[in-house]
Amino acid sequence: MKLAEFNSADPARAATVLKPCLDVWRWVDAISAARPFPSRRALLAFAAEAAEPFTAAEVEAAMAHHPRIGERPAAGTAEASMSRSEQSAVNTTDAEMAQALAQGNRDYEEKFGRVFLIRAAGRTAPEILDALTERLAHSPAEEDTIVAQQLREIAVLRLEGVIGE
Ligand code: 2AL
Repeated sequence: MKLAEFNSADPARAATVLKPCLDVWRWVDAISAARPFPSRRALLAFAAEAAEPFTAAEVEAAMAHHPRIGERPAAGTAEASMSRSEQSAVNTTDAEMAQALAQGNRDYEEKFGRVFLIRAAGRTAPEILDALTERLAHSPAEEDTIVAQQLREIAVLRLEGVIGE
């Protein structure tokens, strides 16, 4: 959708564009209400700060839409297609790498009680495994901050992908 169309869309239509980027209503509503944006850059800058900070419940709800790294969702939803494209550089045909990621995911879930989340776009499997290994050493509070940042990064990249000039 072009920015001009997004700027003048009714709130329900704006929400159908925003929600697959990040399933946090406070974020969706804040961006929708701040329209019109003079440029894509202004929109993305606003989205990077909107609804800061997320509550724990918001993070938890938004996380539910992110499959594990290495698990490409087959669903036909906008979110599933975005996730597949974000993970396109994550090559899991290397069985050893796939196994290491799967084990890392399990260790992370056991320690933190949620799926390991990272902005996957532009990252390869070894880079993600390194980050996963490093983040496993964090405290829950440190991970809370990182996860909220990663959700935001993913959301802004998604928005960049769906709103054209
Ligand atoms: C994802 C995802 O679906 N897209 C992305 O950038 N990262 N999943 C994840 N568990 O980190």
